[in-house]
Amino acid sequence: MSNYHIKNLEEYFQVYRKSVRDPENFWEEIAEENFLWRKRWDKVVEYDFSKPEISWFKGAKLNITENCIDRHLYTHGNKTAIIFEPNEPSQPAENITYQQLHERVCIFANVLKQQGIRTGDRVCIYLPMIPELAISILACARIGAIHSVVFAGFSSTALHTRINDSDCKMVITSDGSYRGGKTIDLKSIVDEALESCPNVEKVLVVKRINSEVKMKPNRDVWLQPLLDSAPIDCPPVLMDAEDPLFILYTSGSTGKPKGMVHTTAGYMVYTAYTFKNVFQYRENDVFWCTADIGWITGHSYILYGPLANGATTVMFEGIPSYPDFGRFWEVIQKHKVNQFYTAPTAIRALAKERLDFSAEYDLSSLKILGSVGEPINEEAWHWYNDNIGKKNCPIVDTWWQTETGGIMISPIPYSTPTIPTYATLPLPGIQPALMDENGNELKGNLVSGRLCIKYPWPGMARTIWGNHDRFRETYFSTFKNTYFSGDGALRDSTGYYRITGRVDDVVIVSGHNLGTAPIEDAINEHPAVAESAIVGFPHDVKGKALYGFVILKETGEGRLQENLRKEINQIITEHIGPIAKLDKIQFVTGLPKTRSGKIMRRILRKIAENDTSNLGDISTLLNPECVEEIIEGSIQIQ
Ligand code: 6R9
Repeated sequence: MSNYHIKNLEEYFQVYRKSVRDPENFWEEIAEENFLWRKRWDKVVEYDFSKPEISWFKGAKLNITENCIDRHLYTHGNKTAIIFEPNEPSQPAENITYQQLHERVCIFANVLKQQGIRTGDRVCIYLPMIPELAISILACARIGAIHSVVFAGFSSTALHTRINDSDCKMVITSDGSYRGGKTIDLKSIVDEALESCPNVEKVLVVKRINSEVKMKPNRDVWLQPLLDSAPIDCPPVLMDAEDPLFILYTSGSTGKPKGMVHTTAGYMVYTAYTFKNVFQYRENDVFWCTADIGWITGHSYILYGPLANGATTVMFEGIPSYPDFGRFWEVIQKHKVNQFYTAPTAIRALAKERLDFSAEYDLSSLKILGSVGEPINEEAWHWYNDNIGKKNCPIVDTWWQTETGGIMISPIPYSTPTIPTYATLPLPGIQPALMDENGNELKGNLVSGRLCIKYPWPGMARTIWGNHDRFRETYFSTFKNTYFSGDGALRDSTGYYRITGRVDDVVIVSGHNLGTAPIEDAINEHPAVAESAIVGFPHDVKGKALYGFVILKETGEGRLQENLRKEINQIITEHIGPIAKLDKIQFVTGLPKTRSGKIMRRILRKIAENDTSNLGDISTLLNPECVEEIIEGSIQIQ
């Protein structure tokens, strides 16, 4: 029996039990079976959650690109590694074979070296979904530079905060990007950001939209001429198992974004293993994950997981609504996609459109459908199952996080059952626990609590860049000796898990994690704003949308308030990006506060959800009188 590829329910239970009984042996067998190690590990796992210190495959030497590319050359050199599907359907797709990927990554890595990048340096990548994004990531990994990809929808402020936080020496960007029928001027966003980034020495610029851009002498360089003259040979740098591979920022409930650090060997083993099992990947399958590589889903399941398995992975530059709402289905037909992995927000948006958009295309290549990013509601699940999967494709509702590196709780197709709205069962090696508010583990079934993980897994983040204390505080201090995810979950009578959503001040809007604190900080910079509080409320496409309660320094009337609403959203766009704009803004004269001065978001959340029948005990508030006023005002906003 191979641990690596689970094929039925009995095998799942067998493998799962083994993974809990003897985790070291379990992960060791997986690591032995599949990868190219230049030196074997001395110890499979060492951990102490109180510090926290976690290491996997300590002592091993490897290069992840050798595992994701070189290793496949002998047997699969001419196989397509990446199918690049451009924004414009009339433009040809580009098939990049493993051989070509190898060449392009090596050349790019040589350019990085020529431009002064050394092992351990941080490189910020701010690119649209074009092949250079994948190639530059892998080029960094080839030479042991740490990549920090920033989603190219983020604003210049968000970008400079991230560049400075991890002290990046270089930024890789493009003149611009296509987004449906529009173009976005990425280079000028970078220019603006770099006004506040004194340590960036070089900017490599990819030509994508052929727009006029300003190039700053001695700093900005066009990429293509550098690639044209760089040598093709670039031996991989051997890295320690625990050397950082990348930093990826995720919003926290407070303060600045957290640069989650993932290391080399554990991340590789975990993404490869979960990719193979959750998507039941078979030789010659075509896999498509619609996420942007700027998010963890793209890192793990467009790039590293599929490439480590020698798979063919689709990289899509466009959006689901351009040129019309049939675009996803057209791409599936065109490339005969076998596994399709997307987000509930996309499913809901597409489900609102005419059915013939999906009915027009041949979707018979599909074998497995996936969902990620937020809880999938029952209606969306059924629409996906009926119209896209034709009731013939298991849906894997995959729960995981930037911090976990890879999928944690999910059905395994053909082995474990799929149930609408349930992520179902933990993958082998994952030991979930539900905790009550006092830190006691809730044993048995039919319980709900805070979702924790009791034992380390190879893909978990090791620290927050530059702030290990915050890492401990956020994830390992709420409950002793366990990782706390920040999510709530229930375990039903048969032991299946259903994720109920965040229990902290993070709101998931269209699958994007948004900490409310940074948005409030941005709004509070408006000269007319005294204070603000933001909560999420249900939205039929985005899952959750944002509702802002804002106290003005002086109350403005009618038109003035309308202008203020626009300006507030403008500030948010500048500081964070358009994804964080508020759907509703209510001006109030007070916010409900505890006696220690904390805003009682629980009450605001209920008001935003239009569920004011049971606000709980408000008598302990410092200012209970403001609640009535807020409820009244909210009626006009709803
Ligand atoms: C991979 C990713 C993490 C948060 C996570 C949770 C929510 C993700 C989910 C889900 C319910 C699922 N989430 N998958 N909630 N069911 N299948 O999305 O990472 O961007 O860090 O978000 O997303 O709340 O804590 P990230």
